[in-house]
Amino acid sequence: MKQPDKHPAMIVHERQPFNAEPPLARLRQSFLTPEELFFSRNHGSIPDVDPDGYRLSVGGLVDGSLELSMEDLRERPKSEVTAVVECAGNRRDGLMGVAPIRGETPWGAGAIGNARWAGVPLREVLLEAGVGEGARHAAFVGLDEVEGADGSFNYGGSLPLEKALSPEMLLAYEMNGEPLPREHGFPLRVVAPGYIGARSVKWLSGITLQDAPSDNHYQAREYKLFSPSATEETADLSEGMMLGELQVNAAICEPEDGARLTAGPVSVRGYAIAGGGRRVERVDVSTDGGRVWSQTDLREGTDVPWAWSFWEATLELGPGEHRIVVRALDSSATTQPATAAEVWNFKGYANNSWHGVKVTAR
Ligand SMILES: Nc1nc2c(c(=O)[nH]1)N[C@H]1C(S)=C(S)[C@@H](COP(=O)(O)O)O[C@H]1N2
Ligand SMILES: [Mo]
Repeated sequence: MKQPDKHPAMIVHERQPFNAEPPLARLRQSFLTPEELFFSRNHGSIPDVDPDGYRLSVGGLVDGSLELSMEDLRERPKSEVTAVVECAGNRRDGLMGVAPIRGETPWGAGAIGNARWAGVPLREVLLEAGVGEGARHAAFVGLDEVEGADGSFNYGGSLPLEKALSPEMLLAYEMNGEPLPREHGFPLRVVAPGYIGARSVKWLSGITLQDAPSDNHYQAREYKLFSPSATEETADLSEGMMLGELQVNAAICEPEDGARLTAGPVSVRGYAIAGGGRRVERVDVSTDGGRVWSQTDLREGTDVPWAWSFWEATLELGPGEHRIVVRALDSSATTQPATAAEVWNFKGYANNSWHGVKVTAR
């Protein structure tokens, strides 16, 4: 099997399916994450799709179904969005530090990337097919094969119709000005800015308008949030909240956890995202467990609607051990919970508690 074209520094959690994230200091180096450092999250095989034979089908509750080739799609209006893709499992390692989570990838804070996506607005294609009576959700299915308990199936997920018709939604065939790379969904993927990465279906083969969310395993039984008291043994996977919009979140990318530094001024840098299409308004850091906070300087991104924001601060660190923590605040004045314990859930999703690193200065 051909392995994806990734940077040798990538932290590979799994080779088959391929799951990898970049070291945080490298992630913080560029506002647009280069392909080789962009995390890769796969539930099954990475298919090799022949772009000439490729067809996208659009059907379900539409006035007329469509079969579109890549050529057909390229003839339609092209639009761009700079947007974060973040896995709902980003920062799961922090939850695993509270209590064990079985059978899930132990993502650090690198299951996120920010790219300039280009393609056809999903809205154009849906309006062309004609949204039919009773349509409430847009369901997507990919060409990759996932091994399930009862044989293999294709990965899928859905979005509420209102989101699917929003202007930022793309059927993307380019990433950072290049054709979409194979492991990121060549020749076509959904890009759902502001939603959990799971809805940005790669190797897209079909869109179905329907009255209910997708019944695909990854919509109906995974990517659901359960209360901290639910367990793997007791939870009914058909219950639980279907995750959708991303939450306000932030991470420290430099210095790295466990770093040994020279006492004195230390530069601290990271990323932050806002929830629900809002803006990052402020990012604070603390070295005393969150009693006293200092405000960081916001850098690139605060004026780019669906992108992350980069932030930076210089902290004066005396000799000794320090734990530096970060929290962001978005334009609804919503900020992050202090501890991973209060957001722990047995699937390990949606950890947006304060992110921290321990460093030693001497
Ligand atoms: N077809 C397909 N689409 C998929 C997935 C997948 O396994 N198969 N993984 C999803 C998940 S969970 C995430 S977080 C993002 C990751 O996108 P990336 O691999 O381009 O970073 O793709 C989503 N789209
Ligand atoms: Mo994900």
